[in-house]
Amino acid sequence: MNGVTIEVDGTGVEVPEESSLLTAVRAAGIELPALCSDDRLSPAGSCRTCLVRAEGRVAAACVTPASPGMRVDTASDEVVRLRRDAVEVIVSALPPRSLADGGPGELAHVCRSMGIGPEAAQGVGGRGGDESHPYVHLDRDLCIACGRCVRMCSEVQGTFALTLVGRGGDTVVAPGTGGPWAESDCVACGGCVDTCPTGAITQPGPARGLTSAFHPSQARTRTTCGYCGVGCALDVIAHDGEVTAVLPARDGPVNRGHACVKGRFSHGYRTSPERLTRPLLRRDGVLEPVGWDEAVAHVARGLRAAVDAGGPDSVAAISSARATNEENYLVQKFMRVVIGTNNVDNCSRLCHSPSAAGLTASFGLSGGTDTFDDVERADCLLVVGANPVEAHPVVGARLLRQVLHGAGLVVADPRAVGLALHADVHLRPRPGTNVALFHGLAHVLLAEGLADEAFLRERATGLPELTELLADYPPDRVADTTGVPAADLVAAARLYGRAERPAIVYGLGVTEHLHGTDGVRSLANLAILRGAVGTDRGYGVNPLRGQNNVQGASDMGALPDLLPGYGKVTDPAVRARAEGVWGVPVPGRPGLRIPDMFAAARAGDLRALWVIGEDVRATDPDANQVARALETCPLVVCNELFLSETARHADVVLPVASWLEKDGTFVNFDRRFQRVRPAVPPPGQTRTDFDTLRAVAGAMGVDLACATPADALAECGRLAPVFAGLSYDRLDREGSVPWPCTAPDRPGEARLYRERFSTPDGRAHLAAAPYLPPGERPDDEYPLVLVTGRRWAHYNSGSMTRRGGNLALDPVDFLDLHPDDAGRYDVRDGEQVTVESRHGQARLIARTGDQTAPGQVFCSFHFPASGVNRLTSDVADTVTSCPEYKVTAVRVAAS
Ligand SMILES: Nc1nc2c(c(=O)[nH]1)N[C@H]1C(S)=C(S)[C@@H](COP(=O)(O)OP(=O)(O)OC[C@H]3O[C@@H](n4cnc5c(=O)[nH]c(N)nc54)[C@H](O)[C@@H]3O)O[C@H]1N2
Ligand SMILES: Nc1nc2c(c(=O)[nH]1)N[C@H]1C(S)=C(S)[C@@H](COP(=O)(O)OP(=O)(O)OC[C@H]3O[C@@H](n4cnc5c(=O)[nH]c(N)nc54)[C@H](O)[C@@H]3O)O[C@H]1N2
Ligand SMILES: [Mo]
Repeated sequence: MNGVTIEVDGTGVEVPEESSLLTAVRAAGIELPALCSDDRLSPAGSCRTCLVRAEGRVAAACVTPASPGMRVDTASDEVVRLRRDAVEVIVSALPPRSLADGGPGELAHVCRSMGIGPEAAQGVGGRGGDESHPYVHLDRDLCIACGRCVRMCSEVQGTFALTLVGRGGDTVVAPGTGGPWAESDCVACGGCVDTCPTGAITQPGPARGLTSAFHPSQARTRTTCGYCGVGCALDVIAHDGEVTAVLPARDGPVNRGHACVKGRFSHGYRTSPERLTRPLLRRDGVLEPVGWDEAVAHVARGLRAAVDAGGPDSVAAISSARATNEENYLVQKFMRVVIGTNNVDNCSRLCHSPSAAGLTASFGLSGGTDTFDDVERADCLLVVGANPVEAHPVVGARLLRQVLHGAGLVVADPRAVGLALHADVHLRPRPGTNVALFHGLAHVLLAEGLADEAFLRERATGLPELTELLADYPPDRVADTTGVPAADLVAAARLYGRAERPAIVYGLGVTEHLHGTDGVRSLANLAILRGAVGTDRGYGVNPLRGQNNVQGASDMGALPDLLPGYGKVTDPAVRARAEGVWGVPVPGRPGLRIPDMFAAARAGDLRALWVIGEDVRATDPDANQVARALETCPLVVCNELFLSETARHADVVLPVASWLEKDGTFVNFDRRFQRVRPAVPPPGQTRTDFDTLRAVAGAMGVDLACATPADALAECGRLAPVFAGLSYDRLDREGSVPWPCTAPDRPGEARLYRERFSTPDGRAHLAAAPYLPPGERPDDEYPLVLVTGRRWAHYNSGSMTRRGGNLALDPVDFLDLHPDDAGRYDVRDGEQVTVESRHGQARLIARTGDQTAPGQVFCSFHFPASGVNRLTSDVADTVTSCPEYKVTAVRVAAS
């Protein structure tokens, strides 16, 4: 440690440079109150409760730097009295109830430790509260104006929703917009709740007063969030089998004491009366509850009959990126070992399959190139087709923080998304024109001598072909194709090109296109041209993977062409390795991808489909055609939490446990394995996906082995060298381990390609793919381009977030459109509209604003009843079949 040694009450203590005296005193094991301080925040030095005597002078420890050799006294009568006075002054303004029940909060704890009793609280109160918000309540009488909530909201979350209002003793926190909390800019990350030392800002209900620092004597379970791919470490507090609170873990490797509305608060779905708790079987057209034995026997018989009638390839499974690695491992093992087919896929198909294909082709492995921590070293961020402020809020907050600390920011998104408001340059390409945009940027890098020639010579291939192609992409021509002004393009290329440590972060705006894989590869070109990947000069190229475990579902081989660890099923050596572990032959022909499964079903070639945790009827594109496929398929089995659109039409529905109720691991977007642990028991008769697979295999006469999830991970490690070093023991010890991790005694590789790329020739491959237009294009009949994507309060099909408080935060399914278009098509703000495409119809509520550009409209797909995916087409990425969700030609009319 590069440290500073100081003396605290006569004892030496060493702390890192730039530490405060508060850190040093605490490192010495001495407790000091510090009511305006939180180690996630910059110090304020306003409450005077951490007074010490340093080098003879009284000082607030939280704002005084520890300098070498300093002598600090914390224990003399004088400073003890000063601190006590400071706390007493604060407490005296509070009403007696602030300390009456000895609450679990920080202030109560401080008072207890100082022997200050409830009688010290003599305020009259009467300042009222705000209970308008479902998750965040304010009791103004308990506010001590320490400002921690305000700083949490600005410094950590980056939302700037809160402020202190009033004067002197009447100062109190309030939403910056005036008005009630529920109408403020608050995005319910829970940061203010988690830092408030007095219980002035709390989560309503039994969690009142619990924070990540103060949850004494409560049973808690460390787990990993089951919503998006960020992989926030959470501590779940439970009581009597119910979740009381979910608190962000301070030592979470990605979230570091932060979380978002979903992980923090959206667990109400668990106890929804609509939660499935018994298996259902369709009889005479109606789904009826049955026992597990009957349901399992029915599934086993049905699968066997399908294989007998049509062969193994007439059965397919869609595995869940919401489920654990071990469950995904078992799904693909079940299909390959019990059924004998490679017909298994997961929602990565709909999402980042172009990333997997593109990054593998460019660099060698299927995942982001670096650890997200390196973003904190980046001096320029290029955020492309991603809206992390809404879809990955904890990452969005960390990116924004980096920008507020001075990093340059280029945002490429047709919409004015949250980060765009802070961008140096906001590029607004027409949807579907990324490849031209990226080539335009690359053109400028080469033209202006911003490429890293030594890197290109020593570590890359493909420069001549790319250089030749880029001659056709000068800024003015790219401006015509993309709609991005040439000057903006040049400015963006210079920012990225001149940065010392540039970072690329991207999302579905790159992948969900007809040429999504080309998009990923031409984006990767930029990092290669700059030598900003596989070196210490940047944060490479990193997709913000979507689902909690979409990286893992693919890692585990729930893919039609790849076995666990990405060995090709067509490679005899790879198959032989799996056969050695499984003891049966592994089929060598790649299986069906999700859209091909539906096509096969419509053609009568698919006789059974097991859908595990994906609401395909709501979230796959061209939903009318998906419905037709499922109606034609003789047996549809669905593992679900709720009667989703898919479950509603299934033949058998198996009720399953959710992430809060089961054991396993997830892999997050920066390739970290992290543990998932049951915090509460699964409700009713629900079982884990893991158990349902073992049970059906058993009923078909096959022992899948892997008695526990830990066994499944161990078995996977024997099959796939990149996971060989992982085990539950190790994860329990180390918290998180990235892959590749090839041996128990070797660390995982968070940063890839430092010596060589993992391509066959060890080099990064530049791609020279020309720009080709999107599959759907507007015309006179369908004049608008519909882009679909995410909103902050809901999650995908919305099955979990529409059941609970999030619905109050975002109750309406909006179609965003520009006021010009509203005028042109005679649609008024707030009015119901019918949206029509060449494929189907949806109903939404119009919302006008300039977040979307003229000629474009935007909506989510979080409310299946609106029918948004009846609009989207079957156009898909030419390489991976990822749907073109981001471009659909539509027309809009008031309805
Ligand atoms: N709150 C919430 N969070 C989520 C989810 C959720 O449903 N809700 N879902 C999770 C999942 S599964 C995923 S995959 C991730 C997705 O996370 P993101 O990829 O961030 O999500 P999207 O909103 O689908 O798309 C990102 C952006 O792409 C832009 N875009 C569209 N077309 C183009 C184009 O041609 N070029 C460029 N440059 N940009 C374009 C859109 O305007 C949009 O802002 O989020 C995860 N997190
Ligand atoms: N128009 C449009 N459509 C899109 C997209 C888009 O951008 N635009 N994005 C696409 C993308 S990126 C994705 S990833 C998909 C997501 O689409 P889905 O995967 O269908 O969406 P989810 O709502 O995340 O989860 C599906 C179901 O899993 C259930 N579930 C949750 N946990 C578990 C579990 O542990 N086990 C089981 N068996 N079930 C569980 C939930 O109740 C839910 O009904 O949507 C795609 N659809
Ligand atoms: Mo996704």
